[in-house]
Amino acid sequence: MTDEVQRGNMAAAEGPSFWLGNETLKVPAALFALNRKRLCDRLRGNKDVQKNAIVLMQGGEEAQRYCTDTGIVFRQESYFHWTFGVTEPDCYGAIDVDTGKSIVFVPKLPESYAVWMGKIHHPEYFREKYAVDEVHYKDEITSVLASKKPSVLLTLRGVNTDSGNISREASFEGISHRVIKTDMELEVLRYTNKISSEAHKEVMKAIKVGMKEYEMESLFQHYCYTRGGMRHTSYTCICGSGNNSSVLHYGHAGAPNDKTVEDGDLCLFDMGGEYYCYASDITCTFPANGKFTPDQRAIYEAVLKSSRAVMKAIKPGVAWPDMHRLADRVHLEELTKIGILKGNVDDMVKVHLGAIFMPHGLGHLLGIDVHDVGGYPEGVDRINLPGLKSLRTARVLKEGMVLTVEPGIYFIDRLLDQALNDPSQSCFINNEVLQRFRRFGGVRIEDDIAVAANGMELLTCVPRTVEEIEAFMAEAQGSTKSFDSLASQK
Ligand SMILES: [Mn+2]
Repeated sequence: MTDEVQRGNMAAAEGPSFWLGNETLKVPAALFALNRKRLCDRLRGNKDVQKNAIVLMQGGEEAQRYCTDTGIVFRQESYFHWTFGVTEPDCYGAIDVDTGKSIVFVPKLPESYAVWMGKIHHPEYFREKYAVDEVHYKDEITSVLASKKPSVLLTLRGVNTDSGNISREASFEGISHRVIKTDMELEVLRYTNKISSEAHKEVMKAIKVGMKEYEMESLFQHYCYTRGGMRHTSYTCICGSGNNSSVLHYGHAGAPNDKTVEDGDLCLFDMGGEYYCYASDITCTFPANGKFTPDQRAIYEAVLKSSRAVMKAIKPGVAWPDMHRLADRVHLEELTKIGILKGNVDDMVKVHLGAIFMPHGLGHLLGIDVHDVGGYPEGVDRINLPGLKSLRTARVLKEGMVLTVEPGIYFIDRLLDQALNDPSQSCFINNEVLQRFRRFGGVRIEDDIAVAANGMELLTCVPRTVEEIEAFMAEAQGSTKSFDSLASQK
């Protein structure tokens, strides 16, 4: 990141930008110009890429709900967004690798569009809006590209290592630069974190025993959209209360955040808003009634300890799997102090006991996708061991990477029973104490961080210690400063 432009801040960037008015963030089109430049620089440095190459990418397509006449709210395809920042569906984009010149191809819309959808814009409108060099209609792709006489067309094709789905287009190694965020991109991620952090705090203020989990989901989304211009969330909201807080991906259609929040429940709310296709991913865990029980406090503080130990250790050059191992070790030490485990922690590590309590990975890359791409480039292999195999990246950290740090301790019946039936693990478990934690649920503390030159920058800002949470919730209960009352005052 030595480039002058990358160091320039956003205010300095005059010219076209994406902005939703009010207090929302202005994102300059220059962000994408820089991404294209980085892509071309990288490709020009690759000896396998011949002179006079052109990159051709396809944007996301408008989709209907199954076979019905109901449109799905469009969200741009992530690679295309990273490269062009175009919000409309059904576009293509091309970049001349040698000159860096960019072309966007837009659909030629039918007359009926003007009746049903609104104004049909001329290509010049898009050229100015996105600050690209040329805009043509999509049906001219062949002739426009042929006139440039490229030696080769580079397309994008690769397998997403998380979903296993094949993205429809070629893995040219240039695009993997997406794991390093520019200062302009970091600014957007700071914003998504700021708004989403505030939205989490609104939820903590508003929650009352007797409410439904989905009311909290709705309030989060309402805040993110009203205040932050975030039409989408980065993923389906997970609003687990009570034992649901141990269900890692709760909130899906089969369990749609529909339980009533009860007195004594621990709430684990994992929600993140998305702005202009940039994600956030934040989890807050707190007691529904605002006061931790001694057991809830003990488990919460064990997780907070591992979170903070990891954050202290993060810096360029550190291997991410080592951070996962560090969190596991802290959990095992703390669970021993609490009395759930007994024996030597080194021996527990040998039988992978940590993965019983934290079956998921410590965290993942974050950017335009909530589980951002580039976790396993060539030469970085998945570690096939309990817990570690769930990591979405095993990379060595570099400045400019953005990741989640999300340790958790969960009491999942299936895994606990499995451990109790395995003599190599059950010998470390004090089952009498463990019984007290059946149906406890789980704790996850998830923050987003950017790797900095000498450490890290914390992007998320929510109450984190037990004292902060209890004080924040106590104050909220006694005040009228809920989002709804603020909204009605406007
Ligand atoms: Mn996450």
